[in-house]
Amino acid sequence: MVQFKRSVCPHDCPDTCGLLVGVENDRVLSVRGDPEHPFTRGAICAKVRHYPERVHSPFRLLHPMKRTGRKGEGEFERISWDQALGEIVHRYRKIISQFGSEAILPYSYAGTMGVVHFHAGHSFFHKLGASRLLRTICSAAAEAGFAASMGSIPTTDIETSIKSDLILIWGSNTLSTNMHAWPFFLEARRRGALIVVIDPYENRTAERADLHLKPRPGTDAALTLGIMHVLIQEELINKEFIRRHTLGFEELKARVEAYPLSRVEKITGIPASEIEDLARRYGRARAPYIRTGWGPARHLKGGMAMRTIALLPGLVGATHKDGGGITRSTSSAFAFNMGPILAEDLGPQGMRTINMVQLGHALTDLNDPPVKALHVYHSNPAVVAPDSSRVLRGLAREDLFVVVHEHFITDTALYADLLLPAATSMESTDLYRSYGHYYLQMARPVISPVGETRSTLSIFQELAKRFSFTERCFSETEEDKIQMLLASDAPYLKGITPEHLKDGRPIKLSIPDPVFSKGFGTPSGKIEFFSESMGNEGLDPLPDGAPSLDEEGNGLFPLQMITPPRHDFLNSTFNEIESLRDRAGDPTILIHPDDAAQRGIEEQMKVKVFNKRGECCLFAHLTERTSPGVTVVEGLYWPRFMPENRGINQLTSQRLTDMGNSCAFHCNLIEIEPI
Ligand SMILES: Nc1nc2c(c(=O)[nH]1)N[C@H]1C(S)=C(S)[C@@H](COP(=O)(O)OP(=O)(O)OC[C@H]3O[C@@H](n4cnc5c(=O)[nH]c(N)nc54)[C@H](O)[C@@H]3O)O[C@H]1N2
Ligand SMILES: Nc1nc2c(c(=O)[nH]1)N[C@H]1C(S)=C(S)[C@@H](COP(=O)(O)OP(=O)(O)OC[C@H]3O[C@@H](n4cnc5c(=O)[nH]c(N)nc54)[C@H](O)[C@@H]3O)O[C@H]1N2
Ligand SMILES: [Mo]
Repeated sequence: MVQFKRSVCPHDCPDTCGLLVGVENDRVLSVRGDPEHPFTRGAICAKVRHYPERVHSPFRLLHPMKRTGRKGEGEFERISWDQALGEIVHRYRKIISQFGSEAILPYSYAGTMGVVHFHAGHSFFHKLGASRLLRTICSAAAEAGFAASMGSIPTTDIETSIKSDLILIWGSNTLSTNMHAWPFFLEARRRGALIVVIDPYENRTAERADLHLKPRPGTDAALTLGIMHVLIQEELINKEFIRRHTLGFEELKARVEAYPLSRVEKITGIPASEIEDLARRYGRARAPYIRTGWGPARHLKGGMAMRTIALLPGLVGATHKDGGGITRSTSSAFAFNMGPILAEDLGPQGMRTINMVQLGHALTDLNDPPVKALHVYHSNPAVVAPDSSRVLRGLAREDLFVVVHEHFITDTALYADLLLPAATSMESTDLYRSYGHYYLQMARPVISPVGETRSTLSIFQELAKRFSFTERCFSETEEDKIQMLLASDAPYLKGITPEHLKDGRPIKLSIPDPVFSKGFGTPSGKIEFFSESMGNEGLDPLPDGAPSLDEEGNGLFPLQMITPPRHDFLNSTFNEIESLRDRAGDPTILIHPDDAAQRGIEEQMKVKVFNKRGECCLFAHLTERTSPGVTVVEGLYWPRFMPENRGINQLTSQRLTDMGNSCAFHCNLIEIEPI
């Protein structure tokens, strides 16, 4: 008899879906979206629909393994958990005595978004005195830029956008990366709203929009200043709102003078008439709404870009209009009691920090002490981290001890000395917040662990025991931790207990409507056109429209390249499923026919894509969906599934963004040649 059990999608996606999992004989047979979840509404993406194939895959890692071949060859033999954990303790002790505890580096990100397991290694590594990892690879620039303008606060509830009359999807491929938002936008359209996409290429979402503006990558700040120019000049602004809720309008006005549309057209490549038309629509809309993705912030000046976009609602008062506003992340509403989970004060203090974006540098340049052990979990750095040739050179070091806790033998796992088999979310208990909606959920195992797989928490607790760490955090269960997380005095979590969550149904946080009606999270409590705190950090306190540029390639490589997500993968996850790889098709580079003609490149030709940092091979797809000078590579294929076994992050850079110290994944200059 098939039983249907509630679970939650653990992946790094704003939609955090409620799932109904069909289970029989302790096996997952089917996965669908929970029809009772108001954001999931019974729909699920193709990736997660394939979850039974993932959980019960013949390639799933089921036992601990030890390397037998050379690093990167992927030859392993089965060992016991006792041997594996014993070896880790032995090696870590030895490294600590020779090089000090900072020679150990944890490397983890968002393989699971469950709050308990995501943070399950923190207390262990803090107690050990390991180097601290700055987890900035994804959203840190967007977060910092947005915070400078509006504060680190919850943003507009996507569900309210149905009452908007103008939806701007700004640097988000909503249909692929936030697909459950789309029905709300369609409902708005049914009620008369216009859907506009602002994106350098015609992605899946732009194909279905009413209007598409195509800025050159890295020019959103200039575009926004151009829109502001029109709004101010034509008095399409809300003076009363500006007086009450914003700071620095006069300074902004002076800055905006420097961005007439003639100049903005030159920077962005968008005809002045299109910018003027969009500005008028925005200024005249009853309740204009913006959904920003992460794309505009994945550039060297990405913080400034996001900050500038976030100021736009302040000119028209959109944040306080029914149906209007701006959505970035919703996660700050889930203000759990994180102290005991983060365990910041455990162990020695003042340990060095290493930015995860600069893993290549950390593994190949750092001394005093060098990194001698890398403990990877919830992440696939050989594929997702920038400047892969450096990362791989580091991972291949014979003197580096690498532990990888994984579901599959990923391209990172090929370099492991020890492989630890991981339980999936279907086999674990956890608490799930979201960064795209306001529902809180808890999941319990729907099947028992497959093979000898173990959860992240159980592994770190076992290691802690072997190191004789006796603090309470090393023996609390998932349930204990969830209870503590919810013991928060945050206003939006009020009254929610584990008891309320235990049947797996989502609970909506009690956020104000509109969410910004309680004020902004900046030092002044207002939208800050002028930011004194940015000034104090040596940044321009006003929005600045200079474009982002890949300085290492300037003058050497003519084509811009962005590397946004692919529909059928989730970052590098789901490469392991053959049917999804088939759906994804060949790894391609989108190139404008004019650029292709200049290089003698034809459709489907295998091409070499290169810059100073590295090279890889892709199949050319000639299309006017992108503009001359701009190329697009969707998705992160494991290098082993790429021609010549080299991934796209061979070409991206470890340089950090202007704000938030994040990665500029879309800020690359390259050249292409036929092979
Ligand atoms: N199917 C699928 N879903 C995913 C993911 C996935 O890999 N696959 N990844 C998940 C994760 S971890 C995240 S963080 C989110 C990311 O979700 P998104 O925000 O949608 O992804 P981004 O990579 O930031 O790219 C978004 C869009 O920004 C555009 N873009 C690039 N540069 C610029 C620019 O300078 N200006 C403007 N206006 N647009 C620009 C890109 O062309 C792309 O269409 O999605 C999550 N969901
Ligand atoms: N060029 C380029 N590079 C990018 C991006 C881009 O747009 N362009 N996007 C960037 C972004 S936004 C992000 S967030 C990062 C994402 O980088 P990562 O967080 O590394 O994301 P994934 O590639 O999904 O890899 C997660 C890994 O964790 C494993 N995993 C899942 N659940 C568990 C678990 O419960 N336990 C353990 N032990 N392992 C588990 C999965 O099998 C998978 O191999 O990539 C970044 N890299
Ligand atoms: Mo991300």
